[in-house]
Amino acid sequence: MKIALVTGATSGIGWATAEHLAAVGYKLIICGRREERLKELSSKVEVETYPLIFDVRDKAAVDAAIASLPEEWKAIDVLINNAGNAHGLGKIQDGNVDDWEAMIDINVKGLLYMTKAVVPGMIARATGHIVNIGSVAGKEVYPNGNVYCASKHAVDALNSGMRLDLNGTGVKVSQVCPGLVETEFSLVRFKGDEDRAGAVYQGFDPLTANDIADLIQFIVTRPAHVNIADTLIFPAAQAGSTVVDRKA
Ligand code: NDP
Ligand code: 8X3
Repeated sequence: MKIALVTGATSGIGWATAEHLAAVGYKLIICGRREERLKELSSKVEVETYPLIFDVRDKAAVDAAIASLPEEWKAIDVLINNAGNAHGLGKIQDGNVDDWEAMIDINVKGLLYMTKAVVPGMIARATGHIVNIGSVAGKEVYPNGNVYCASKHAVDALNSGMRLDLNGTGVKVSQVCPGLVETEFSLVRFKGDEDRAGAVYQGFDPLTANDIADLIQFIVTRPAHVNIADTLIFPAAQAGSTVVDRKA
């Protein structure tokens, strides 16, 4: 049975991806900081799971978590680099440095730490697949998105860089760049303000976490000779970061 490791499995896209990969027979290493959520997810899927509770910002914790895997869980076939969030939405001159650091530390450095910990095993086994969750924010910059967009542009560059460097090793690298997906994303961005978060998804049908998980499942189940390098996925009502056909 193949093994998939999903970061950010406690919520949204990561949770849905874990469920989708379980449905096609992957054993799951599920990661996040909220242990109760990981227990709940474990109870809902019909495959073996191995929870790892750590903060992706903490390199020592990332390394210790991966090193702690029992022998039968070490051969990770698929790494879903999904953990990430936006923190705040405002002009650069009004920016909160703690928010900037959180986005760079989680979305960029966390993704690198995970990759650094997992990829040597994939290279040694000459097989593996890394799926990086980018964003439309990694393809275009929108007003007030500054540092979040920069962090996702970094993911976009790293996705290309990883694929170039890993060429010939047997490790595939793919990116999924969603537009507006209704998850806890905006609740985190707006620091728990439910009205502001809810307004982001009003007046149109946003993507769901399951829509993204469907795409991830498709990408990782292609034949060995096929690599879907990059994808951009929008709700039908969205044509760009700031172009959304909202009905009143
Ligand atoms: P959620 O807020 O629902 O989920 C975010 C996940 O990331 C949670 O499981 C959370 O787990 C985990 N996470 C956050 N910070 C850390 C950390 N420091 N250490 C470990 N895990 C962490 O958002 P989404 O599901 O929407 O987001 C998933 C990915 O999709 C992100 O990379 C996001 O940027 C990207 N994305 C989202 C879009 C959207 O519109 N929703 C659009 C484009 C991209 P926990 O809190 O338990 O640690
Ligand atoms: C999440 C989508 O448009 O809020 O990456 O940046 S957006």
